[in-house]
Amino acid sequence: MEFHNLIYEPKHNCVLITINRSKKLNALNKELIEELNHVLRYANEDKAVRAVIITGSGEKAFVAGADIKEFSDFNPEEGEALAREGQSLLFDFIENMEKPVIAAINGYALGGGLELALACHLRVAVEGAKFGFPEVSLGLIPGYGGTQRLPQIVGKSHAMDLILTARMLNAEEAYDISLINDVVPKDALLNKAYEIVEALSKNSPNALAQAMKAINNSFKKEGYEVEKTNFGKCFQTPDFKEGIDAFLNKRKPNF
Ligand code: DAK
Repeated sequence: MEFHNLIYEPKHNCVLITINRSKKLNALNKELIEELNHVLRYANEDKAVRAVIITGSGEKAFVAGADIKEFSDFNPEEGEALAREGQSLLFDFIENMEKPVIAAINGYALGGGLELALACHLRVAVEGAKFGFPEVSLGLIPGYGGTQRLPQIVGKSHAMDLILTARMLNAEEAYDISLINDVVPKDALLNKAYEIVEALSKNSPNALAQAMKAINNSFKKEGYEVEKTNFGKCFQTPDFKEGIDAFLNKRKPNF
């Protein structure tokens, strides 16, 4: 398969996936989600692969969210359908993989980009990285598992704060609330991710897979259904139209 939106590099016993749409700050579109699913399936099945690292191309962004232009004219049914498809192809897929997936966050991790990082099993970030859920400023809610995984990882209080205010955190603040596992200087990001891979690779692959499954099962899953349904309900509301129009026309929304 030819990839238009990512670079896939086997490295020793792991694979490095670089999301490669830097002109659009690596925003996630449908084609990119399908390409990621393709390489992740391959990595999951290849016994030689012990872990996966996902990073973003360029200096600015890991992933600055879902591609706003792609879903700007969706109706509620299309919104809910895309949420279901995206979650099963990418976000739930990563969470349920048998190999650990590490997000190496090189810049903005916003909206769907932060949801991608949260679906990964471990997160390391560079000192200048920024984190946030801008969805409510677009008249939306996080639709790729963010309302579920964020409270699981940082607790309900920080999750309410981040999702309701839509404010951005820097890497140090993100580390302080356990949103990320480590912060490193810019040039040390991939080496840190490889160090983690090396440490994990000393352990039993079967035990890692079983441990991840057990940890995942410690959380109830019904909330994801509510998120998908309510995400769909946001489409075609006046707030959604205003939020998207404001972004596309580079102005502030007026709710
Ligand atoms: N989508 C599309 N294009 C994006 C983008 C995005 N999320 N983020 C950035 N870009 C594009 C910009 O439009 C710009 O394109 P051109 O104008 O050059 O053509 C280019 O990337 C460079 O961005 P800026 O010029 O804005 O760069 P700055 O350094 O000035 O600002 C920024 C960086 C990250 C602060 C800014 O780009 C920004 O605010 N970006 C948007 C952040 C955001 O709101 N992200 C989306 C959150 S909502 C769904 C499920 C989940 C979701 C959606 C659907 N379904 C199931 C349907 C999730 C939604 C979200 O992620």
